[in-house]
Amino acid sequence: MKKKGFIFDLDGVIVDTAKYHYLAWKKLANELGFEFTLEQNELFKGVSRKRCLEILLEIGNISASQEQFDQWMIEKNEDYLNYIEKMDASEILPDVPRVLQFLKNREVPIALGSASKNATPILEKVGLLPYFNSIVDGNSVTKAKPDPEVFLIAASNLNTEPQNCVVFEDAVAGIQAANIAQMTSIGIGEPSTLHEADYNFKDFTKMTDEFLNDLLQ
Ligand code: B16
Ligand code: MG
Repeated sequence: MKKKGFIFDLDGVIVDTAKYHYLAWKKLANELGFEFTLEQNELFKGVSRKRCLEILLEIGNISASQEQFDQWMIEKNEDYLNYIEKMDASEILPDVPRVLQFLKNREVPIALGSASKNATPILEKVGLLPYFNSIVDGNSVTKAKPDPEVFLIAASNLNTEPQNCVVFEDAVAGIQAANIAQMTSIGIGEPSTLHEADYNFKDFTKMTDEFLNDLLQ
């Protein structure tokens, strides 16, 4: 059997932090005098904080000096950190611990591959940090998804080849990154949105042990 590696995205796959990102971005948009809708928030999934602010300012038709831009990035993150402060295990998405435990029982190495710079404290808060052999997040990458950098670093950290890695992702850019890296891509969410994935699941509850076993072959 080839040495496998399993890579999980964070936001939208392990926990639903998109709602907290949304509240923090909406607060900033409102302060700047415009609305930010849940629909527009979809564009932010899997996208770096910097790129999110660029898009937000495009939506509001606002230009900013570098200094102002950096200040708004800090403000948004402080608000976001306030929202996630109280997160606990109840915010883990359904059946994520079952899948992690299944892999752990079979000694399959597991990595996180996320755009978030807040990944480690979130995993700590919800109690899942011990499952991960490697954390690759927004602090470790220079290029955002769909660039495959985040997943390639994860494969290397797990000491396995990209072709032997499986990626769970909720963002189109993340599925594209996994495909470019020649990994098996599994979309978690709307199949119509994530149709570029090799496999699609609404969430982990429909992912059987048989399916996971097949991925291990
Ligand atoms: P932060 P993922 C991404 O996480 C989110 O989907 C995206 O909305 C967010 O802007 C990005 O992390 C950066 O997060 O501000 O915490 O560094 O889906 O790649 O786990
Ligand atoms: Mg995500």
